Amino acid sequence: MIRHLRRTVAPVALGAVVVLGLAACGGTTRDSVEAEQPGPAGEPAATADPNAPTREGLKIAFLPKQLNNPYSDVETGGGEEAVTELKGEYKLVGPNDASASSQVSYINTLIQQQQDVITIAANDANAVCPSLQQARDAGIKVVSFDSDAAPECRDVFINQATTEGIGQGLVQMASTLAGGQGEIAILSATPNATNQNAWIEVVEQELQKPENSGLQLVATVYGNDDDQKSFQEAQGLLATHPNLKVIVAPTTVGIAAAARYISGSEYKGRVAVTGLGLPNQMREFVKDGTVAQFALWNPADIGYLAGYAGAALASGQITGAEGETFSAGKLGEYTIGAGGEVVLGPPTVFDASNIDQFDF
Ligand code: RAM
Repeated sequence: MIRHLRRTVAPVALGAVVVLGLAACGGTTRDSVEAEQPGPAGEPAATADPNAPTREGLKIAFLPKQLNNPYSDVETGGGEEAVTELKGEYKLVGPNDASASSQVSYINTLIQQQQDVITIAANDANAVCPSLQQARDAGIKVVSFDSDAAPECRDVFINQATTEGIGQGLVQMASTLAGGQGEIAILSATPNATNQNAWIEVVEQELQKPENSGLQLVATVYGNDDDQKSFQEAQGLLATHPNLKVIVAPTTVGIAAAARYISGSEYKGRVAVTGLGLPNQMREFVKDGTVAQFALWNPADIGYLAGYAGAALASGQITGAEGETFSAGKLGEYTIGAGGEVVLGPPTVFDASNIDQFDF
């Protein structure tokens, strides 16, 4: 569930909360941590040595969904900070669009360059899988972040928050803004994005619950994380569904474009916009009354955590098995959960009362 998080909550404390939460549900023991996990191509991987020194000079590459997305810039900025702290070599590459296969050629180049770690926000869980598998066969550690690759093709996944928590939070905000009654629509990113689809699935499940029976999801459309297309899709939603009460955009590109459209249209004050947005992009729409509330985590922390997870893998401190722990600099200690997933922490809800406290 999305909850209000004060900016004053120290990042270390947030990390500690996550560790406690995962340890409590996982029930993992030391023995299972040390059990051999299958490695690339089914070979047994080395056992984790939590006391192994962190290697210096590691080549850690970041491959976000697309380069011309302000969210990705913040995310990879956090990655660069981590790699600098770790005395590694940072590299940033990526496509200009978030289409399904746009990342494959970049992965192949990173393999040729013998990177130690590839971190990736996957545009399509399966399209990148064969190349990532080749990378792992070549001894490269693979960390997915933000949007997961198929689990068999990566070592760990850095999830920004729990998938359930994000989906439930989106419905909660939509319900509040709609007063519990009326039509809502989703404006998503690309149709193949792992993260978007996982959140939409939870939204659909939540809408089946009796407490949400007053809400009708009338459409799900895709702006492809392209500003212009997202703007047009928002426009199209209102043309087709004039009684729409809320646009829910779980993408920073989509929510900013939808807010821009609504704020300059006859629908301002009648149609609410919510979802996941960057405070710096959304500030003007909160101030002009178009957006009452939306949520996000700090994207820089995801990149930072991905960098530290990559270094821990490449240093042999972790293998990606549930229950293993690693240290992520200023964010504190993290524990790997089920399915190799590491959860950053609960998102923050932004509104007029707190938006000026954030700068990303
Ligand atoms: C967009 C991307 C990204 C998502 C954020 C919330 O920038 O789709 O993957 O996590 O929005």
